[in-house]
Amino acid sequence: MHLPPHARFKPYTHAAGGWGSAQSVAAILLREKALGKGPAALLKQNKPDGFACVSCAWAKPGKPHPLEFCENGAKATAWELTSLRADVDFFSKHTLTELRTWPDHDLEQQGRITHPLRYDATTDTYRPVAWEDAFAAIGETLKRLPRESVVFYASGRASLEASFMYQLLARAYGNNHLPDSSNMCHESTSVGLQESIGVPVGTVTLADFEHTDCFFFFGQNVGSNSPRMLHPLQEARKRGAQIITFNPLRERGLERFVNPQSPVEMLGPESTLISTQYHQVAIGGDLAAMAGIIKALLELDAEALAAGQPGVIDRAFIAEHTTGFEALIAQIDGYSWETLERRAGLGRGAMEAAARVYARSERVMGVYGMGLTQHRHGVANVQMLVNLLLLRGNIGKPGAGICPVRGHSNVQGQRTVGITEDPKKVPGELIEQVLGIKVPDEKGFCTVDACEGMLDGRVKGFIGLGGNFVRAVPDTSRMEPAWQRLELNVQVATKLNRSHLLPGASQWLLPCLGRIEIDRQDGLEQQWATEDSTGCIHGWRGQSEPASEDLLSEPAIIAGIAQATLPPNPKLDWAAWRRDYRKVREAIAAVYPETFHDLEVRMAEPGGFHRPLPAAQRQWKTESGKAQFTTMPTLDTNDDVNAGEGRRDVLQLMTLRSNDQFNTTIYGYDDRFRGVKGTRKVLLMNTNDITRLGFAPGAWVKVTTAVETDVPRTVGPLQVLAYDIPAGCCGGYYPECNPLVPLWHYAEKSKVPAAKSIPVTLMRASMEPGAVPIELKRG
Ligand SMILES: Nc1nc2c(c(=O)[nH]1)N[C@H]1C(S)=C(S)[C@@H](COP(=O)(O)OP(=O)(O)OC[C@H]3O[C@@H](n4cnc5c(=O)[nH]c(N)nc54)[C@H](O)[C@@H]3O)O[C@H]1N2
Ligand SMILES: Nc1nc2c(c(=O)[nH]1)N[C@H]1C(S)=C(S)[C@@H](COP(=O)(O)OP(=O)(O)OC[C@H]3O[C@@H](n4cnc5c(=O)[nH]c(N)nc54)[C@H](O)[C@@H]3O)O[C@H]1N2
Ligand SMILES: [Mo]
Repeated sequence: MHLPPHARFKPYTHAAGGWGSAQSVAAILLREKALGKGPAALLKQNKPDGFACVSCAWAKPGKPHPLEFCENGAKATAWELTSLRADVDFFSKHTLTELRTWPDHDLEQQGRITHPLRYDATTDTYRPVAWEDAFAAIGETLKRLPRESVVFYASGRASLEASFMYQLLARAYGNNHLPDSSNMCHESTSVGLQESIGVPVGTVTLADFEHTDCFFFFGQNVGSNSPRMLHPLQEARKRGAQIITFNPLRERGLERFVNPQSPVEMLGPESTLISTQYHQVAIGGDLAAMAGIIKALLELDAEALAAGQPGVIDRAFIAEHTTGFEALIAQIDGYSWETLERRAGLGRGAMEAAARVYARSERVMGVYGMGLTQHRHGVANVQMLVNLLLLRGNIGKPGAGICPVRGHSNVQGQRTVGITEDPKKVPGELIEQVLGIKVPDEKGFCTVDACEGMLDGRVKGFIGLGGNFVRAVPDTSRMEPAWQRLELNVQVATKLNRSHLLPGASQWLLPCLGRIEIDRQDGLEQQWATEDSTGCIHGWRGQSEPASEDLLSEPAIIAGIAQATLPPNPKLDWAAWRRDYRKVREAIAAVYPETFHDLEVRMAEPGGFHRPLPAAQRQWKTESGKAQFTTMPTLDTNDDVNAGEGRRDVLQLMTLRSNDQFNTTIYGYDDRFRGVKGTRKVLLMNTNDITRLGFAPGAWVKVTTAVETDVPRTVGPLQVLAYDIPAGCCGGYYPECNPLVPLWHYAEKSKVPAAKSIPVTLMRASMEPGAVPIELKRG
C-alpha cells in the first residue's frame, strides 16, 4: 500500500501552470506506467477526430492549440490509460473487509477493472461472472423489485448516447429516479437560471471571451478544476480585461499563470496577473457582497444622473427586457452598509471598487462554480449574479453573459438528453410516439431524495452509471450502513472505489470501456458525442485499445440490462442500438429535433455545434416572458451562519478539492497550489482563530458538526494549518469531510448539498497512530 513519505506545508508563491505543471504531468504518466499510450493520446485530446477529455467540461475550441490539454486533463488521461489492472486474481486475493480499510487513493491505484464481477458473501470477495449471466440475474431481480424502489444514478461522464439510453431504461422500467452528479453540483444553476432567464445553462460561448472587458469570478478554482480556461483568460488579460475575483481563498490559478505550453513563457520570468481585484469574501458572504456591489452601483448611478450624465444602470434594457427591478432595489436599499459588510466579511471599499470597474465596463461576464452553488442559498447566489449582470444589460450581447463552469465532462449533456428526475423536463409525447415508452408522471428522486429513500428503506435497488455515490454524498456515517441494506447494487465502473465495497444482497461490479478507448461493436468503430460547459456539442472517437478484452461499452451494458429486464418493444430494438450508435443518435434527433437535428452531420464538424440558447438572443423563456430580477432571502438571518451566531467557537467549514484529485478519485496527496504536500489530513484555518481557540499551527483536532449534535458527525484527527482564509472560516478536503455534512443541509429549491458551508466546532485530539505529521515551513 502507498503511504505518503513526507508531509509538508509551505505557502506556494509561484504562478499556476509553469514547470510545476509540466513536471506533474510527466510524474503521473510515469507512475501510471502510461508512457506507452499516454503521450500519443494526449495529442488527440479535445481535438476534432480525437476524444473529449475525461476531466472537466470546459469548452473545446474549434481551432485547438497544438496541445489542447492541461495538467489535470493529462492526469485524467493517464489515470484511464494506466497499464495497472485490478484483475480477477487481485479480487480473489483481497476480501472486501480488507479493502474497506484501504484509502480511496489505493483502491483506484490498483488500475482498471478487467472482468465483470459478482460479490460472493461466503468468501467475501468479488468473483468473475459471464456478462450474459450477470444481465440475466440483474434482470430477474429488477423484475421482482417494486418499480418505485430502484434508483438509476449517473455520474456525468457517460456520452449523450449512453445517457439517452439510460434514461429510457429507467422510464421503461417505470420511474423517473434519475439523479445525477449535477444534483450535488450545478443543480442550483439549472433551477436558478431557468427561473431568471429561461435557460438552465450558461449563455456564453468561447468566442465571447475575446470580447469581454470585465469578468466577475465567484467561487470557482480555475487553476485546478478547469485549467484550460486560463488560456482565454490570459488572452483577455493581455488585452487589458479586468478580472474581479470573490473567493475566501487566494487561489493561485486566479492570481498568476504561466502557460506551460508556451516555450517563451516557460523560459522567461513573466507570468500573467490574472485577477486585477481579489476580494476574500467570507464563506457564504456572496449574496451580501453582490448586494453591496449593486448598492454602490446605484450610488454611482445617482451621482452620474445628478451631474447631468447618463446613468450607469441600463434603464432601456431593464424596461424592455426585465421584471422585478423595483422590488430588488427596495430590498437592497433596506440594508445598511454595516449589515452588508458584516455578512460579506468585506469592507465597503471592496464592494465599491468592484462597482466602479463594473460601471465602466461594457461587456461583462459572470463566471462561477461550487463556491456559489453548494450553499443553503445556492440558487439565490446564482440569481443574484444574474441580477448584477442584468443591471447593465450584460446578458445577450457579445462578450457578456453568465458562465457556470460545469464539472463532469458531459454532465450538462446528460440533462439535455433526459437524465433528470423531473418528467416535465423531457418531451414525454415524442418519447412515447417515437420509442413507445410512456414517461411516468410522478416526479423521481434527486440525489438527496435517493439518500433519504435508502435511509428509510424505500430504495431497494441502485444502478450506478459511473461515479462513487456513497463517497460523494453527505452524511457518510449514516449513508454507508444504509447502502449495505440494498437488495440490488449494480456498479458500472472503470476503477475500484468505496461504493463497490459495501455490498448489498446482490452486488455487481460491471467494468466498462473508458471513453479514450476504441469502442468496436460488430467490428464497427463507434463514435459518441458530448456537450460542454458552453452548450457546444461535439462528436468524438476513442484512440487506444481497451484495457481488457472483457470490457463492454456503457451502451452495451445498458442494452444488456434493458433486454434482460424489459418486455420486447417493437419501437426500440436495444440490440440494434447496441450494435450501431448512429441509430441511437437518430432517436435523439427525433426526440429533440430543435437541439439535435442532423446530429450525425453536425457533430462531425470541427468545433461541433451549439445548442439553441434563447437567453443569449434575449428571448426569455420565463414565466413572465422577461428576464426576472429576483429578491434575495433575508440577510438578517442566514441558515448557514446561524448556528455560529453568538457562538465564538463555531467556524464555517468549506469542503475543497485539491489540485491532485478528480472528485473522489485521489491521484495523489499533494495540493501544490496551496503548498500542502504529502497529506490531505489538514484543516486550513485563520491564524487568529487558531490562537483564539487555544491551538497552535500543527495541532491535531477533531472536527464536529455544530448543529443537530445528537447525531454524531465527526472527522479527524486533522492537522491545523495557518492559512490565508477569512476569520471564522476553515477549509478541509472533500470527500474526507463528507461525514460532516448533514443530509438535510442543502440548497433551498435545488437540493444541492451545502458542502461549502458547514458550521463546525473543533476539539483537541492526539495524532492518529501511523499518521504523517506535517512539517511546517515558512513561505
Ligand atoms: N482537477 C479537477 N478538475 C475538476 C474536478 C476535480 O475534482 N479535479 N471536479 C469537477 C467537478 S465535478 C466540478 S463540479 C468542478 C468543481 O470546480 P469548482 O467549482 O472550482 O469547485 P471547488 O474546487 O469545490 O470550489 C471552488 C472554489 O469555491 C471557493 N469557495 C468556497 N466557499 C465559497 C463561498 O462561500 N464563496 C465564494 N465566492 N467562494 C467560495 C473555494 O475557495 C474554491 O476556490 O470541477 C470539475 N473539474
Ligand atoms: N463535501 C463535498 N461533497 C461533494 C462535492 C464537494 O465539493 N464537497 N462535490 C460534489 C460534486 S460537484 C460532484 S460532481 C460529485 C461527484 O460524484 P461522482 O460523480 O459520483 O464521483 P466521481 O468521484 O467523479 O466518480 C469516480 C468513479 O467514476 C468511475 N468512472 C470513471 N470514469 C468512468 C467511465 O468512463 N464510466 C464509468 N461508468 N465509470 C467511470 C470510476 O470507477 C471512479 O471511481 O461529488 C459531490 N460531493
Ligand atoms: Mo460536480
